[in-house]
Amino acid sequence: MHAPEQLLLAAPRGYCAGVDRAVQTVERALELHGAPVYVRKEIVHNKHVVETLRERGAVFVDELDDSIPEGAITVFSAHGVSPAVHADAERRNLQTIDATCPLVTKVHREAIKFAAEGYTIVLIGHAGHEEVEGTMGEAPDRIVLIETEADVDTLEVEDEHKLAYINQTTLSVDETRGIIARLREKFPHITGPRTDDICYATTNRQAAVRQMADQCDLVLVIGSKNSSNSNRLVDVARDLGTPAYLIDNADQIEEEWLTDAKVVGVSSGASVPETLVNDLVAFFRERGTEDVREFEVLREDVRFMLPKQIRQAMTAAAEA
Ligand code: 0O3
Ligand code: SF4
Repeated sequence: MHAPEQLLLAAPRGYCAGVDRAVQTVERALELHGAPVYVRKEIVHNKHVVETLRERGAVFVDELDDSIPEGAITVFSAHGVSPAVHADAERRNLQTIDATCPLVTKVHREAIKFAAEGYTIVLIGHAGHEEVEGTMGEAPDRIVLIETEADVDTLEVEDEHKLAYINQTTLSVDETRGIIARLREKFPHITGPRTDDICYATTNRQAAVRQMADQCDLVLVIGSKNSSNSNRLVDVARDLGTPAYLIDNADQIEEEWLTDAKVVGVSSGASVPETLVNDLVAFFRERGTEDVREFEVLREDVRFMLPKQIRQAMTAAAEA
């Protein structure tokens, strides 16, 4: 069995402030209101997190349907929801708690503002992703989705003087920069947010992997298959020519990846708890790797307040 000589742990990695807030929202809701707590979609795109919360009494549903009893506590996931989902919840008298990340809400606000001013909005993002569905729902008639630079070339708009762009928060920094440059080239009057909408956590995790990857023979990114930001970390390493794989845990490592790997870099997506990194480190230590180092490129200090329904319920519980 081959053991790498050295493990590098990219920092920052793992939970961002929006994920921490969303997961805590479900945990607190379970403590304050008891099980079951309904959650629309996966609260964050991580198998382990979802499974752990399910064991504690969270019930994950794909849509708000009749399986949710009237009046039930229902949490919206970190990726955001469209106004139609809010309206549906209201019709069903659900007690909703919105765990949408404030940085996703910021993109929704941009969409609302541009739409109100009569702009056509180009949304850069991945088709079918929940965040994209939520954002598009703010102005379905005004938003057109593009995914690549090639999509810019075929894009036709009615009035290029009334054109704006926004983007999904978890995209590749480099790719998005390229798409925006292409948009500006083709539509010189296009407007957008002051900076792009890629969030601090996405940017920082990619920056750390970018710096770490050329010192590694292999990069392992912990994250689930449907996690956009985790997949982008794999892309960053591969673009630099370093083999990289996305894994939920050590069971998914294939022996042949390790054959010539002296230095293995590890990172984890924004929806990945640190326990999973610790488990992976323990796996390599058991095989004989002794040299385990942090590879820190910067520190983060971002925190978000819990949703107001949770804060109010916590205050009420403390006073009771
Ligand atoms: O958006 P993504 O697939 O990366 O979602 P994750 O893995 O749950 O990570 C949190 C990101 C998020 C809630 C939207 O920005
Ligand atoms: Fe918010 Fe960024 Fe985390 Fe998404 S990745 S939940 S936008 S902080």
